[in-house]
Amino acid sequence: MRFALAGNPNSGKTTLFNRLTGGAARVGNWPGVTVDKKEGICKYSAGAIAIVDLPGIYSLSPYTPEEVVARNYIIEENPELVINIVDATNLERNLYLSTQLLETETPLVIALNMIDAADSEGLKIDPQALSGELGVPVVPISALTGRGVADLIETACRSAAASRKASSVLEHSAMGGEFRQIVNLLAEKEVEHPVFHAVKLLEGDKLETDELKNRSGALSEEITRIKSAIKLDAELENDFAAAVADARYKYISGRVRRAVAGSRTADKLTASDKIDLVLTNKILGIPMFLFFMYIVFHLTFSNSFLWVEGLPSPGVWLQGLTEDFMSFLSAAALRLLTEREAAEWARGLLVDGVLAGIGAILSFLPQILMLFLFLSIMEDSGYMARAAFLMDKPLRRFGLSGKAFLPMLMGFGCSVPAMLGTRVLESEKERHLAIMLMPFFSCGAKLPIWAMFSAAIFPDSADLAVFAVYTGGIAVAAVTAVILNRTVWRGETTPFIMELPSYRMPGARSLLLHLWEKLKGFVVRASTVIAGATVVIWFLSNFNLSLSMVEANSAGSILGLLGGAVAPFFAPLGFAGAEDSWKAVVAVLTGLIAKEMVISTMGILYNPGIEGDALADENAGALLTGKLAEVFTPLSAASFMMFNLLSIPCMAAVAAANAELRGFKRLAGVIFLWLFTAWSVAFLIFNIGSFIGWR
Ligand code: BGO
Repeated sequence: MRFALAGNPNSGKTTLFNRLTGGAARVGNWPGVTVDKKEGICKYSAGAIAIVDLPGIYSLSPYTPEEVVARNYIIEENPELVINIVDATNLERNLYLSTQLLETETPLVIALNMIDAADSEGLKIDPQALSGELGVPVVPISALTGRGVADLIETACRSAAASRKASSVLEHSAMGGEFRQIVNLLAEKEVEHPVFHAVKLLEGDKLETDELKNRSGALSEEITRIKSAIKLDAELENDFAAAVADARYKYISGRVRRAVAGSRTADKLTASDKIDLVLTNKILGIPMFLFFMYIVFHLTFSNSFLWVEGLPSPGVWLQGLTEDFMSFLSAAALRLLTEREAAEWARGLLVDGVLAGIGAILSFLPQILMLFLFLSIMEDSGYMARAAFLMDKPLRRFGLSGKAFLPMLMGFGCSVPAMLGTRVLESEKERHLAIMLMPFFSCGAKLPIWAMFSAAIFPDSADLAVFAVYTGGIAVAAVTAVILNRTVWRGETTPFIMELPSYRMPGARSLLLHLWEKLKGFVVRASTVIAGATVVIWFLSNFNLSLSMVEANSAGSILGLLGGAVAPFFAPLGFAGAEDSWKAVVAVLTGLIAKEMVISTMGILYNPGIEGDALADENAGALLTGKLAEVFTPLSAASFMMFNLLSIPCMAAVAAANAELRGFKRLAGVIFLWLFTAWSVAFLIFNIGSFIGWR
């Protein structure tokens, strides 16, 4: 059996899905966490049930891509049953979708979720009475605590075995007679779900009317004739969609009133409301958000914790420990290989190639995890939803709504899911713009670059340097958005509606889950793509075109030749003019494949050929830091960092952009824009900086 979960965004579908399937899908307090359907198995005493979690929707009239996914699944793939999850604390609004699900013939059960929250708000809902009013079973549950979930599955299995007659609010409305005529016409033609389609045709749903016109011109004309006989009241004029919505709300408010007693204390401020008076303050809200972000960077990257000279922040301290551990591993491997008299190439490959390459990025893992821990705390407490609300007004100036801030926030983690997250945006213009701007929001894979460069080049203000990269990326995104909006991507910005959840203490389980996902992703990438690439890079930097071994990392190696050939393109950016600078160029190029490769490539190419005694005194990370301080000036480092921030994020992101943009021309345009912006911004930084005498 297949059961589909359908409901409004934030009604708790993902929480219920995870509880039923034992899954760990991401639960979030904003719309768009589920943009595509997910499937899992619920093990039940009588067998296994496939559970399909549909994206959150407000209606079955498809306006957004999520609504299309959900509608098509229910209407075309006919699951055995739909579990309609409704938020008990927002019953009237949630039942709007239920009235549409009732119009299909698919068996339906209503899961009255968040009953715990409704109880504590003083709402008393009688499930039996509600079930009597709606004509389908209603089961009170708390997906969060598990209360009532077993009962829900039992009821669902029983209901799936029985058939259900569709019903519509229109039967009780002034246009009930005409509506019946349309239903009968469709039923005569053996259309599946005739009640559902009849309502959609009355509403004037474009998808439905076009489809009907293609199928039967005569039937389409007949329905238009019936519609013209309907007399809508003066206020609604000819707006059938508004008339249907009106009928739905009238029906809901009448029925809900009969099933609900008690009411929330409307005029009393809750604790969340009081916190919001401060944190979402019109003037101070955004400065406070920036201040919190700065504190997060200070805790993670500063070499002078709490501004005390020489005291490392927790992030830097942990990074140092990991770096020492990686050096210890390299030294042990080298000692072992020397004792066993391993061939020189084998020692080079393992120690100077794989261990130097992976070690260079692995040492930043604690800082990556720390940054994501802080971001997860901000998200899980409910604060990030406020940040989206605060950002709505400024983003609107740049042709985006606050809704676009949510996928952009995801972009600070990884551009790939963030690009999928842009599906929550209603207009195609906003979706394409958000995808285009995504790389400018620094993802986790770029963190080792900022951490390494800020430690090597800006040791006294490492936290500020990383903060500047993040805010610099946002500033470039804003300017690019303004330019694109006034030129290629003109159009309206859609309104932003979002519920702000109450603040709550972040749960340890959810935080650990976030960190575990990050850690797993990082380790998997380090041990597959990056380990493989380090072998290739070591080979290309130790062999020449006739495949004989040359001096390690010399200009005569294959990579040396390649980097030298491409260097003129980067020369105006300031980091590809000097001797040895082909190494920085090669690091930039490998970074186009995966951003972790920038530092792992540098780890290999700037490796002086570690010998046992060199390692005894200094670790590999410190050697690379010292080398970068010699090769880069603060100005060329800033240019190098900006190019890496703004250019193609990685090949996985290119594939995601391709899937979302659907068209080679658009993809090529976006890739060109990324490279063009990266080159131009790095060029401006280096040349303006040189002009004003910054070095
Ligand atoms: C946050 N009871 C209560 N009290 N809350 C519930 C219940 C329930 O039965 N079920 C779900 N929630 P999703 P969609 C959150 O994430 O499953 C909460 O969109 C927060 N997160 O925990 O994602 C659930 O899949 C920070 O709340 O819904 C989640 O349908 C502050 O409802 C929210 C406050 O659940 C949406 C809440 C970072």
